[in-house]
Amino acid sequence: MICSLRSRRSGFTLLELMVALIIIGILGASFLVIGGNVFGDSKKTQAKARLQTIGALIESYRNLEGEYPDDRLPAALNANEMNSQAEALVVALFDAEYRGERPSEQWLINTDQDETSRNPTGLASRELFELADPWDNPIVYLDSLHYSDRVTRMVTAGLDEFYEEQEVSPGRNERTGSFWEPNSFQLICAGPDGLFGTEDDITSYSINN
Ligand SMILES: [Ca+2]
Ligand SMILES: [Ca+2]
Repeated sequence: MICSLRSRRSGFTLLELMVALIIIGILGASFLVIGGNVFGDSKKTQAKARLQTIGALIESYRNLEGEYPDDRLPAALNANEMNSQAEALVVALFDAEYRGERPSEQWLINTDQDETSRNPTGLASRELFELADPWDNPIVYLDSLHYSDRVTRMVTAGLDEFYEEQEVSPGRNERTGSFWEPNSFQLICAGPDGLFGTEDDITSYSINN
């Protein structure tokens, strides 16, 4: 009787153990999926908030300076044609003479790793920085004055620092064919996939429209 109880008990424990392992496995996988989604969603929320903050700083720049920051770098600074529009925004907002509010220096990145012979800003560096999205890609800034310019706008961006050179164009309303924000500016973030021009892009005009 004792023997039979023992063997039944040990068999039940083994079954319990297996069930428990399976449940732990399923729960673990669910947490990974849910956790990944929550993490990804929180980055999207961060990206939207960052675009709104930068957008407000650009409006504040216009109130102080009378015009939006130029999205073209001075020729002397535009060494490699990469990230130019994003860099031009940083040069304007971090100009040593500018008295308005600036973005957080923690958002500065330099995905094309360029620098200039003279310091273009009040920052303690000759690097030509861009403002980063939460995936560490440049946030592209486009001034409406130059949406129609026949220029190729190139950005160094990707995922996990595997960067590639990508072309970016001003966003258009697919229904009307006209540019979004025709009298102000566009901010464009490549989104979770690190690619510009795909569905997951987060833009100042998609937030506002
Ligand atoms: Ca740069
Ligand atoms: Ca994208």
